[in-house]
Order: sequence, then C-alpha cells, then structure tokens
Amino acid sequence: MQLSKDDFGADFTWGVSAAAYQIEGAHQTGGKGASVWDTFSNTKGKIKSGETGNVACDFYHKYAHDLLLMHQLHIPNFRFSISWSRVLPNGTGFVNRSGIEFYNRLIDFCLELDIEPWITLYHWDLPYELEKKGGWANREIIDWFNEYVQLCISRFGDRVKNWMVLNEPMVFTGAGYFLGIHAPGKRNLRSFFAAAHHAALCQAEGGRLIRSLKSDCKIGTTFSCSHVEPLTQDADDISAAVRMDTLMNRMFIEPLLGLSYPVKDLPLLERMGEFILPGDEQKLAFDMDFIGIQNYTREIIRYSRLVPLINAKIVSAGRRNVETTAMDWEVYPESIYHLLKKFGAYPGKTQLIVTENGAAFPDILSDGVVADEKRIKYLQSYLKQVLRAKQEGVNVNGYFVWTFLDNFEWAEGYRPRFGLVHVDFSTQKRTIKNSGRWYKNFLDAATY
Ligand code: GCO
Repeated sequence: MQLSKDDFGADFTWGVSAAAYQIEGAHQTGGKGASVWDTFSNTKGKIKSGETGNVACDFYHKYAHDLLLMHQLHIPNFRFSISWSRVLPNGTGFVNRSGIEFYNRLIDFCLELDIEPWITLYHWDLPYELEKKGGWANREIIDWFNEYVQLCISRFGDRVKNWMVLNEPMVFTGAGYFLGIHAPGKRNLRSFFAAAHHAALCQAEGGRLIRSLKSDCKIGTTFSCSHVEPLTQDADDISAAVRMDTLMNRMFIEPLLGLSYPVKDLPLLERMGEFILPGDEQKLAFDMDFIGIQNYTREIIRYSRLVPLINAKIVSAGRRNVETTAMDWEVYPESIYHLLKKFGAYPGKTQLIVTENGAAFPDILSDGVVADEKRIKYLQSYLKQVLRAKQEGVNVNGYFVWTFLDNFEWAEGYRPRFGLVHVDFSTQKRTIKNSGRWYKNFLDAATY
C-alpha cells in the first residue's frame, strides 16, 4: 500500500516535536536559572559519556536558522516546550524579561513562516530552586505550577492556540523519583507516589487554568505509552503484563478521564493514598480537547518473583532477536495501532494526536548526505498503523515526528540520533537527512 497524506484527511495535523532542554543550550545565558536537568547532567556519572545539555543544539541562538530549515521542509506545526527556569529563574516570583523575549521571538518567527506553534508547558526541566524544596514530591508544586502556567498563557496565549500541560508524567516521576536515572535522580518509592499524585493533579488543574484564562485554544497533555504483551499465555505472565500495562499506560490517563487511579489492576497504587486529600478525586479529572500519545515500541513482560512491588519484568528486545533501534527498542509498528485502539476506546472519545513517534539509528554523514533509509521505513510503517486505526474509526487527528534536530537524548547523551536533520555537535552544522526530504515530499504530495 502506497502511503499518502491525503488518506489522513485535510484537517489532520502534521508536525515535528522537540523539548527545551534537549535543544536550547544557553544554560546560563540571558538570566536563565538552573533546572534539575542542568544540575543532573553536570553531575559526574549521571549521563553516558559525561555529556551535558549546556550547549545542545544551541537552538537558543540558532532558532531562526532552524525555523527556516523547517519552513524549507514545509513542516506546518512545531511542538516545543518552554524552559520554566528561563522565564522564572527561581521557579516563582521574579520574571526574567530576556527569557520571555526569547520565546516571543521564537513564536513570532514561527507565525511569520506559517509554522503553527504547539507549546508543552512542562517537558521535565523543573527549576532547581523548586527541587530544593522537594520538587514534584512537595504538594506546593500545584501553586508553583499554576503561577508558571498563568505567566505563559498571559504572555504567549495571544498568539499560541495549542497547549500541552505535561510531557509524559510517568517518565519524569518514575525515572526521576523512583529509578533515579533521570533528574532529579531520586530513588524513593514514597517520593515517586507523591510526585505522581501531584503531577496528576497539575495536569488537570493546569488544563482548567488555561481554559479559564483563554477559551479559544486547544488544550491537551501527553502520555508515554508502549503496547504491552505477556511473554507466554501462563496465568502468571498474563497478570504480570496487566500490572505493567496499568503502570505504563493507564496510571495517569484514567484519573484524568474521571475513572480514578486503576488500583484494582495494580494494588501497589494504594500506597498513593497517603498523599490524596479529600476533594482530590474530582480535581484529578479534566476534559481535555486532545490527548497526546507518544509511542516508540512495545514491551514483552514476564512474571518475576525477584522484582519487588510489581513482580513483573521487561524481556528486553536484545534478548528476543528482533529488529531494534539505537535505543535498543524493538521496531514494532503495530504497537501504535494497538495503543490508538486502546486509548480511543475510553469513554468520551477525546481526540487523540500522536505527539511523538520516531527512531534513533546510527546515522552516518558522508559527502553531505545521511542515507537514513531505516528511519524512513520506520516512519512509514508506523504511519500505516496510525492510518489503520483511523480507518477503523479511532478519533486520531495528528502526528508529530520526534524529532526535528538530533539532540540531547537525556541520560543517553548525544549518541542516539532521532532527528530528520543531522547535527554535527562540534560545529553545530545542520544537514537535512534523507528522512527530512522524505517527510517534505510526503507533506507536499497531497492534493486537496
Ligand atoms: C519523550 C521524551 C523525548 C525523548 C524521546 C526519545 O517525550 O518521550 O520526552 O524527549 O527524547 O521520547 O526517547
């Protein structure tokens, strides 16, 4: 089947996604305060090969050049995030004018080029001053976050029509407060549950606040998700897969939809109870205009007595002899189909948008060309599955490639390259990869 943009319909949104800390650099420029990712990546041993996001793609200085490249590839929508500590260096209080001006320039230039900005308010870079007070594990985060959201909407809401409250709460609370592999590097179950509950409250409160300040915009929030399957049909593996699926895919969306935390399928979540105050249950729910789905792979799960709390273990793709990306994630296009069907089946049928999908491969730049045919194949095969779900009636209406530029891949450093555009991090030279040209041709081909 030949894939055509036409099949997705005229009102389908196409774009690329990025995040402030992964691209901006300029970590101490223009009055920016430190974020948890600044301190984490500058702590020895936290990031593979000792890299930091101090410079990253230097997007702070090169944004105009990069937007021109995006325009050249005819990409009509750009999802990016605001660095909280660039606009509020201490997290609350003092507003940094040059931070505001940077985002004003960025937004204005997007609009000048006919690129629609889609802003994620929180993509993991909490101001370090707030982490010192407990960060997401401190319930005061709700007030801190409201102040930040209010500032962003009041300064940028006149021009920005699409807002996402949080990026992947499961990842920043789980990897940040329980596994300790992401900022702020905590390993504490209670902190994780506190952070998770506060993030779930903020995602809904943030949505409510935006709607109260601005009625004419689209509000969403995004979730990481992976299609989960049991290793065998043994009852133990099946129930282990249910627990993992609940943790990875259901824990944050269900309270948002008014369905409460899925405690029945993951009794461990009862421990969150100590952080839930009277009245919270209602506050967790908010009627988003869209839900952002972010998918890369699937996970195969087996029962394990040795893994505490959840008794379930991921069987890594490396052990399964399957095709993988540079992240060691399985290439499994049907994953996105299953997830769209799953999220599409929730009551309310909120619109879904794929706010991230893409792949890292060991790209080689040779004679000015990056022949990343594997990425093209990956994107095409996942898109076919998005279309399949749409044709079966799922309310999915957008797709954003992760990502435009090769960038700082968190604890993995710069090795995994996800971009449609290659970045030479020693010279900051950009080179459009074959996948970038493919995306342009795909976006151009439609005839309405
Ligand atoms: C996410 C992450 C991205 C990652 C990407 C690849 O939202 O999943 O925020 O920042 O870079 O997912 O791992």
